[in-house]
Amino acid sequence: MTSFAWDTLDDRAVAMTRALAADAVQKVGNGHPGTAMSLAPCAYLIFQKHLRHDPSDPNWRGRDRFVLSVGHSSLTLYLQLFLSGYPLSLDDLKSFRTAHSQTPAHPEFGHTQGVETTTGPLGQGIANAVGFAMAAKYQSATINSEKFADLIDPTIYCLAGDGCLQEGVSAEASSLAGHLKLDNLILIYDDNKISIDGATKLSFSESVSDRYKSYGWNVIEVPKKSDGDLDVNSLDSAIAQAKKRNGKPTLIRMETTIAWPAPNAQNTEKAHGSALGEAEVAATKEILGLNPNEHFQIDQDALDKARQVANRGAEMHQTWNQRLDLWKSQEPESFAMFDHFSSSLDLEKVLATLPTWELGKKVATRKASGAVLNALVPTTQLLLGGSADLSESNGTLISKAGSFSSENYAGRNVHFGIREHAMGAILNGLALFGLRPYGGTFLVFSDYMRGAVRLSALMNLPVTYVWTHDSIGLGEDGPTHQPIEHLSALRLIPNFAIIRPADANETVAAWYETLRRGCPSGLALSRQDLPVVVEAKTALSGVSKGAYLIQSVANPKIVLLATGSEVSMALEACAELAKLKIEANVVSMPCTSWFDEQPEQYRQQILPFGVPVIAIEAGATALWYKYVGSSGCVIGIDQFGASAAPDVLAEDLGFTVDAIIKAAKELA
Ligand SMILES: Cc1ncc(C[n+]2csc(CCOP(=O)(O)OP(=O)(O)O)c2C)c(N)n1
Ligand SMILES: [Mg+2]
Repeated sequence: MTSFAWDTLDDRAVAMTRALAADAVQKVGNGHPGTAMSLAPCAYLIFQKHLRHDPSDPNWRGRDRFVLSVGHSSLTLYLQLFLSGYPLSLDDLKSFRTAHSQTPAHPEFGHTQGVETTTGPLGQGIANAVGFAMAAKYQSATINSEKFADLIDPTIYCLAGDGCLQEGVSAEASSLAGHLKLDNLILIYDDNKISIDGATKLSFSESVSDRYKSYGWNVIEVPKKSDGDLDVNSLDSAIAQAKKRNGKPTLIRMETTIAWPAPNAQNTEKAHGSALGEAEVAATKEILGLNPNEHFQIDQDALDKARQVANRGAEMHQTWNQRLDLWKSQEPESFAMFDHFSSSLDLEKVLATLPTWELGKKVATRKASGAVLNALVPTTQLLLGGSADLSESNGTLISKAGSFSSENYAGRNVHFGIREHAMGAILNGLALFGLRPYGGTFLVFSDYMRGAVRLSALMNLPVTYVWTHDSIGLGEDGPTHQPIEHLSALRLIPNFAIIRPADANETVAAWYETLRRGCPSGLALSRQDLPVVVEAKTALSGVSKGAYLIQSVANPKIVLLATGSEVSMALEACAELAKLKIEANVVSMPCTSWFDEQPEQYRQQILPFGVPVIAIEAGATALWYKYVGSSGCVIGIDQFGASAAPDVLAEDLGFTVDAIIKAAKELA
């Protein structure tokens, strides 16, 4: 046995925790008691004995990370935060799952202190944890200090259940983690063999251990004890072994019994998501040696002992601070890099680094985006990203920057492999760790990663998705690769900016604006060359407002409102219409949500009341009726494309300059 010290006060703290979990769910009448009860000793062991954390400073940079991937068991985390002395009170536990409480059903990042990431959609937390582990490896390798890099080299703990392990996103992420030899990652799998429908054997029979071994992980098994409870001693040894970092991530497959020791509810699926009932809660308390009639009982001695973890945290933090000072004086160069990682992006430097293009040049916006990244990435270590096996196509390859790999964690090109969903969730992890990550794939495959994109938005993370091949304009690859509904569907995600630049200069502006705002965003970029139609400076101010006049007359008869590749089409149509004495304004609207937030007066200036609007976008039409109203029309595509040359396809789908002219003639 290692330095394991566990006494009766620890037993009492765990017993109290199990009862509090049962009480919290019983009080509100809904929630997930069973897993919080059976995981109580595991979480207690981690928070009390292993995790480097300082409850008085939940954001301490030297802390380890704890990710509760099994998000429905939020009480597992809330109870440890309470026991450790984070700013979470017994009253907070009593208001579990109620409006405006500090204890929402699933842990929410930015809402409750000590919660490192929002979880609930199963499997995401595992991929977030892989992102944390990658970020930690990247930062410590980049800082490159043999003596001090350990100060920002945390261990990442992730607690996951059957559901997390069944989800594909965890398989994608774990496969990558094994390949990358992320030995700072410890995944504890709560193998309780129960999910909502019943025993997991209904649908799950592989050996998870063998699967992880083949991913390149260390696997340690922790069978449960004969009484059904988890074996804390063995778990402690397993964690101690995993912390030694032998070049591989570690999976600890830990057996538990859901709702242990409830006499009737244990090992049943009912205990997953229903209150146990007063009688069962009382009977459980009796088994735990607690007063069956008392709710939210506090064993003061046990709580006092648990709270001492704050002293351990404060000591570690103090030592860390001292070594930080030493670092500053002994190695100012590597310390400056440490500083860089805690600072925000230098926007003036970004602005000064951005490339520009001359009017009339023809450039695919994906290429322009690649040029932006190649200019910016070498100037700041905060930017890190890559692609799901399409780095050339997506323009995410940074030349001469090396690949992020187990041989070179300071490499700047992350090869996510063909794992879009994990890439999204890993980007979230990288962002939560303080980086400004980006990841590329074809726009059509945003579908494969949508679960993660939604969480970027929900957590308000500075993640940029680089989605190229953004329309039928990609041509011959056909309908499987041609996005139709994607732009609109992504625009419907709250707090998520989709930016579809018209040309190279708007692409530069899109990057600048998304970095300036530090907002969750997706760039929709063309495969095909597009003429440069706007000056760099105009693009910069125009894109920041979401939409702007790219061509205007004093008294327009009509407004042509377009995005991305369709802006140059609109300009062509506008020139033709002028010959017919139909004077038009052309509006480029790279980002609808940024336009929506502009003052009324500005919006009126762009889309003046009473002037009919024709919206033009090579995608689903429905959303555009918001801007054209009943007097305008939308030229879009509401059917799947086909495998054909882009111009042939556009003609077939009636998506042409002629179609715009015809519509304008009818409306003006
Ligand atoms: C992606 C996703 N799908 C479905 C759900 C709904 N859901 C919540 S918990 C759960 C079962 C999870 O089983 P397990 O991980 O074994 O948790 P346990 O019952 O052991 O607590 C399901 C299907 C979800 N939260 N996320
Ligand atoms: Mg389970």
